[in-house]
Amino acid sequence: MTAYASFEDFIAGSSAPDGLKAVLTTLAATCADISRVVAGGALAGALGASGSVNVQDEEQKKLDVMTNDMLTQALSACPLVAGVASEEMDFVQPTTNAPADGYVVLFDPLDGSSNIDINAPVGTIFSVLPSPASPVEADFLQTGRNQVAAGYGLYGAQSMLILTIGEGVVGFTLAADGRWLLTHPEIRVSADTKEFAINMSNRRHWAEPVRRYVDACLAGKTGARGKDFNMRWVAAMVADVHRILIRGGVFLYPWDAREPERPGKLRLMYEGNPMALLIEQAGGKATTDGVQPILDVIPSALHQRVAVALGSANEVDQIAAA
Ligand code: AFP
Repeated sequence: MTAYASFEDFIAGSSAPDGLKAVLTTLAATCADISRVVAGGALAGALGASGSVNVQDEEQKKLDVMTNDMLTQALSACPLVAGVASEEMDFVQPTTNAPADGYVVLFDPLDGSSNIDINAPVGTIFSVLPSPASPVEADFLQTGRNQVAAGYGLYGAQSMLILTIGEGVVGFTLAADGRWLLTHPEIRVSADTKEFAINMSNRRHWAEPVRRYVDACLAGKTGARGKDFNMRWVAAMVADVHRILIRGGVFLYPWDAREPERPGKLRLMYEGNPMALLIEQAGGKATTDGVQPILDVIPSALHQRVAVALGSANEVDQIAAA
């Protein structure tokens, strides 16, 4: 039987500073805990709505609230974490007593939470940035390029933890004994693909270039692209990005005319930036429009939205050219 390295061994042998190692160990342990709660479903009292809405006026599921509390508590107890921010919380939450060379952690505690009740994949997305000792909101508003680590826990057919510390992308699978084992030591996104992911029901709201790009894919072999495409949409970015990391593809959540003042639906700090770092570190491209790197977007608000077009590099170039 193959002997896989554990998360602890991987982290111990990595170039991450000791403080970051402690933060990542806390995140890994909490994702394993969340995986158990998600797997418990109705038995863990985890299904259904919580009866509250978040800062974005979205209905919160019970699990959104439970997982947000789990991450906030675990990270606040980690001495190197100077503060946390979450898609589910109105404001940043500084912790006490962190050193000057600590970190802030931003997270979407349960991405794709509309999938919970139908037993489809959901995940936890996280982004780690350097921080001064007593951070205020402005200290969280750093570009994605400043991230020292990013990743996600994916709770699907298997539970996986995908991580970058800026030296490529690795993947761990949760073993029956509760340990994360390094099953995917070098994840690379293929440069080409025949698969795209977008919510087609919004087609009538898209801008013309996005419509042209998707229409060219749909035209298949006899169209300008000269090949047939397949479409997938899990409605959980974490699962759609995971598919792209494993077998290539592109994922789009573009600007659309339903809320013209917003650049897109997804959140820059909790979804766009961490996924963009993973995709770039795996050799793909992560942009707002096929051209502008998400990691270069200068944030101006904690819950700001961003348009997303990411995945296989040559296919992202096709989006830019449409
Ligand atoms: P929820 O966490 O509210 O389910 O939203 C998930 C998400 O932000 C992202 O993970 C999906 O890619 C996207 O929304 C799905 O959006 P649609 O509702 O348009 O399918």
